[in-house]
Amino acid sequence: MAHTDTIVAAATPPGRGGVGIVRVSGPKVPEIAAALLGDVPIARRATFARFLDEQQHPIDAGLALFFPAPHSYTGEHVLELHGHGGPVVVEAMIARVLQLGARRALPGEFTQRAFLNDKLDLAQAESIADLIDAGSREAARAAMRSLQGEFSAMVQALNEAVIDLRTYVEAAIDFPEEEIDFLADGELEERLQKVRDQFEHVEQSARQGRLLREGMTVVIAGRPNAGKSSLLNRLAGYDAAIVTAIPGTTRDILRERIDIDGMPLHVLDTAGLRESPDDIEKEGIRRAQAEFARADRVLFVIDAAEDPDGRAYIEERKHLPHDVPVTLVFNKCDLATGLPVADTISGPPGVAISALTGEGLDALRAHLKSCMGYRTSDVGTISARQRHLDALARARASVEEAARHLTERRAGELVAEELRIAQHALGEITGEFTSEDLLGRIFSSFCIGK
Ligand SMILES: Nc1nc2c(ncn2[C@@H]2O[C@H](COP(=O)(O)OP(=O)(O)OP(=O)(O)O)[C@@H](O)[C@H]2O)c(=O)[nH]1
Ligand SMILES: [Mg+2]
Repeated sequence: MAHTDTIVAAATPPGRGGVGIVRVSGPKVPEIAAALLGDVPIARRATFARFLDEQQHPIDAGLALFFPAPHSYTGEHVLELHGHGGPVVVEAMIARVLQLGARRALPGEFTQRAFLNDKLDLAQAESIADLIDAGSREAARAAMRSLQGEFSAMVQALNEAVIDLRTYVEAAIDFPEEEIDFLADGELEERLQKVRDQFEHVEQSARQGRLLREGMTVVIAGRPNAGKSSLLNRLAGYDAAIVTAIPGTTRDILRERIDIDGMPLHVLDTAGLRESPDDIEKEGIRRAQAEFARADRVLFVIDAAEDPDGRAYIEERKHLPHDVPVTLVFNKCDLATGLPVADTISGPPGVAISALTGEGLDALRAHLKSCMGYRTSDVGTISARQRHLDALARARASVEEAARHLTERRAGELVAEELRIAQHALGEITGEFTSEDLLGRIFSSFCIGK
């Protein structure tokens, strides 16, 4: 894809600093370099130069770096000018480059050009923004892994498996006399099943990656007076919610954004679950239930003093969405004699705390961190976004649909069509198929100069 215009932006953040870098990309770079520096610097060699204005007076002096196309970040000619990091100097440099025929870059435009010139795929481009925005070492490491193409390779492998299947089915369609046998021979079903298993693995990694990047949404649930609002206040570090000894205090949903060692966490406090004749409370419980379905995890708070066996959870379990993981939080352990009998309930992990004294809060935070993919050993979390999860879910749904067409109707055409749709959805992740609209949305969230 050819770009005719040359773009310029400060690559260093606004404000004062030791060094200020101005980056220029596009076909006019050699001519701009000649006018600005007196000469085009030797390729990829740091060259000391004066940066000259129209009257040949130096605006600043520093290092110039020239990366001829296609061996540059954008794949175009790139010039980097490393001058002094003052806002006035940097702006004067940009003004001079504008005068020489460039225009100001839009947010993410350098990376967008890198994508359009096949320097990286879309998932990798996104991981650059994720790396810059990373709020923790884990998030940064995960972004780096995606940038190096780990996530793209996983998606690519999945895509190849889908393409193989599609080729197989289409070959069957081309020989109508044999089609039915072909589709019925079991081989195809087996291969479809393998692809479905492969989806499971990629989706698992992507889900984890999204949690690390976008944060985990945890919803606090439990009976009235279990100490849900007290827990929210503890996690938030201030009195966000009203706490009283009256059961049914909280009705509206309360939302707090919390940071645990740089990992974002969205915590929601909800109305206590019980049969209530009160219309306001009923509405609160209805809203709570809607939030459970959207949660990444439910923290089910149990009053360990009154309910050491966790009966509340056993009773409420059927009303919780079955695909959202639960952690049992045994609260009020300052009142409970001994530790709660967490083992009576098989399944969800349990943590004992006192929202009143703060006991056990560190253990709860550590637990939440590990749920988000924070690991001391550095194993394979990649960086992913909701967009990727949506595309994976669509692709998987099409593969399921293909499997159904195969087993129920032996309908080769329909199987092939569903596989085509799956392939398209997977291609959206790496940017093989994208709309202008989507690209605009992705790159506009980048900072200017990247
Ligand atoms: N001793 C003790 N009391 C607690 C603890 N946590 C909460 N409480 C008390 O329990 C009562 C209820 O606390 P809340 O945090 O309002 O409980 P809730 O689950 O939000 O209740 P609703 O909003 O009514 O559903 C208050 O009197 C709190 O002070 C705890 O760890 N230990
Ligand atoms: Mg409350």
